[in-house]
Amino acid sequence: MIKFPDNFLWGSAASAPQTEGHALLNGKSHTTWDKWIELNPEKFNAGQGPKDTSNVYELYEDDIKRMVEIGMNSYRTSISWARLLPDGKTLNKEAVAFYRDYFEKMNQAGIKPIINLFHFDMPWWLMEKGGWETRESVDAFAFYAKTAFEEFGDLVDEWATFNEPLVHIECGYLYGFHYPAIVDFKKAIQVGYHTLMAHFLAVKAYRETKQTGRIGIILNVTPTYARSEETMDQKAKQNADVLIIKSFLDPCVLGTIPAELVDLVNEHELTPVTEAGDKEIIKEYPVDFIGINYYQPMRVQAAENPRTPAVTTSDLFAHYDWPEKRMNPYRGWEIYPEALYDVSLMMKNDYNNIPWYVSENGMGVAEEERFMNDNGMIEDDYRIEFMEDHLEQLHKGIEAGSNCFGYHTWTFVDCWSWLNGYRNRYGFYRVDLDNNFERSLKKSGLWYKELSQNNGFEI
Ligand code: BGP
Repeated sequence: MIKFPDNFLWGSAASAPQTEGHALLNGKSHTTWDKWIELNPEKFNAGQGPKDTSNVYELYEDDIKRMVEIGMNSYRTSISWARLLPDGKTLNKEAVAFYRDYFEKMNQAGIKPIINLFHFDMPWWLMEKGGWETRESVDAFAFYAKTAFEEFGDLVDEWATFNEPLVHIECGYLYGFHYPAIVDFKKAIQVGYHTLMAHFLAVKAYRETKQTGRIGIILNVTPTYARSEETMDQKAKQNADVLIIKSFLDPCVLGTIPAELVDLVNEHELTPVTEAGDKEIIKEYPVDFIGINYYQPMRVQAAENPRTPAVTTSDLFAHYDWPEKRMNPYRGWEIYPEALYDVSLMMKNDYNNIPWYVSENGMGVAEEERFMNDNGMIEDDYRIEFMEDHLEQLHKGIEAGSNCFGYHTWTFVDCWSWLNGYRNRYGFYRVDLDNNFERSLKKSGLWYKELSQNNGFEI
């Protein structure tokens, strides 16, 4: 039997735009996602957009009962900026009432709310002005953060500023996946810098409003693995580490932007515009904890025909297709639980052993109805195995002294996932899209209950 530390957090993560529904109702204004599906519905799997998400806006009370039913003691979701402050300034009273009741009911049920402020959902009014490309976005976000702390600080004592900030930077400005879907490395670095400063001003607002809880950031960092020990592959790994791991972890935890990152952006003529005083703010406001989302490792090799200055990240490192990799046969990502052990050691050795938790881990499965038994239950043994394998590695990391305080899965109820719509299912509960988003328990939900009740499992 492996046992986790006392008071370990067991739960799941999700986000406002992926679950609430009511995307254009109850005073909420458009986000980029609401607008994008109006402009380009063909980009979205099955034409499903943020309006089609699992209607948590109405169903949250029952969902909280479902959380309790499977032994969760914590849950992460986010606030929708465009719902709370539809024009960026005016408080939407209905949103306040909704979130207050939602968080209060979680507390009453013994579910600790971990509340995140930004999960890829830029308000449209701000995007029209340039979004994270503008310095204005930093102040707008700080105002939103302060408002959220003032309105909900008495109900929430674990906050996160951003979920996976790299995603809106890379997908929006480098890889063409998310709105505005442009490829411009210089803009991407500027967007990254403004995101970083927005994070810091939110932490500053948290300290200044004298909150009594903790604030952190959720990052999708994973140790990188180079194809070989050869200099060029190692250089590629170094570049990937700087951009993907250190770019946010170093400033958020250690209070400094890594010198290698500064050198890299200068060398490639990507230097962002900064303001006097930024450095001091970065130094003064470290986070209290880190959340790490982990799905699959990153394997790298030397870039092929790299250009200088770099036009995109593929000029700095290339993806390596490791021949020995084990794949998730139901959607196609690599499965490599060992990375969770490596992450544990990285947090311990390189980041002052700061408290951290696994804020997302899970297995997405396409066409999951094929695993439904005669009683209508999804028998997702593959998911149970996936999580046990990851938990075993995490446990090894904790035994080695890493300061990990929880394990959250992605996700609780199958949810809408951006352009992928409902293609990949991750939940402990299946959602029936043809039947008013009805939820039904999967086998993994029963397993999770036992896991959290025992605070561990038999191996
Ligand atoms: C994470 C995001 C989530 C979620 C998940 C699954 O990176 O934080 O928002 O969507 O990925 O992604 P996908 O549906 O592509 O499998």
